[in-house]
Amino acid sequence: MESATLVSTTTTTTRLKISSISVRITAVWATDFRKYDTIALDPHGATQEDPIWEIHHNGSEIYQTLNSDPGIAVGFDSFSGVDFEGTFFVNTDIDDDYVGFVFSYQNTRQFYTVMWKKVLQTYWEPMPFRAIAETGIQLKLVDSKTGPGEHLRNALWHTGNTREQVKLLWKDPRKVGWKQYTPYRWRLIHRPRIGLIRLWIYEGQRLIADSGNNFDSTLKGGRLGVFAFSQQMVLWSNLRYTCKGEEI
Ligand SMILES: [Ca+2]
Repeated sequence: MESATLVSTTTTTTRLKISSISVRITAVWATDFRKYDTIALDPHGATQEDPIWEIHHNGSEIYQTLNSDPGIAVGFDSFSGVDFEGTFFVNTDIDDDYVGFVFSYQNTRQFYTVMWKKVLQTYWEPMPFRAIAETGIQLKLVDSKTGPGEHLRNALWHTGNTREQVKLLWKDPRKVGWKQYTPYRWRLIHRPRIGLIRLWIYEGQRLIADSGNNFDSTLKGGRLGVFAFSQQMVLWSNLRYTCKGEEI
């Protein structure tokens, strides 16, 4: 992993296991959003405007303020095995759309995303195809032939598989929406070597979702970031990531 763009280290642990002649180095890094790229996932469509990202508190928080087309803010560091955690908070009682994050981001066509819809809704643009967002938490593989644009936009909205765009890897069977003014904490582990992806989401101390073990080996690692689609006033904070190298 490249460390040049990392600004603050919260903990660092180095352990030598002489008996097995192995070396394990674990570092936990805090995210600095001043070092992020922003990506518009439907840059030409006029359905909604592109997201507007604001950086607060010297890069420790990022805010997306617009009822917008889908978009990502993504860091520069690239990982294979990683633990990734963070908090999001919707700071309005207006609207009911998608908030989430991305991992294993390789380019604008290939990444994994966790996205959470508040309320069931058919997308208002029926072209290029009808898309239905179900209420609840969803884990998706984005492996898009077209890249950003209306096909990927509708495929991201849809809770299901869209050929040559998006594969739904898991959805929370509870089908519960997020609540406004409520901080949610996620923890994700990704182990590309065996294709393992697992997600936990907490409301306060309470575990409210556990994806169980999911396996997908399409993407072998990449960058980390946050995601919004048609939801304004979303605040992400306290993002932490731990590089796991080749460990399980
Ligand atoms: Ca909206």
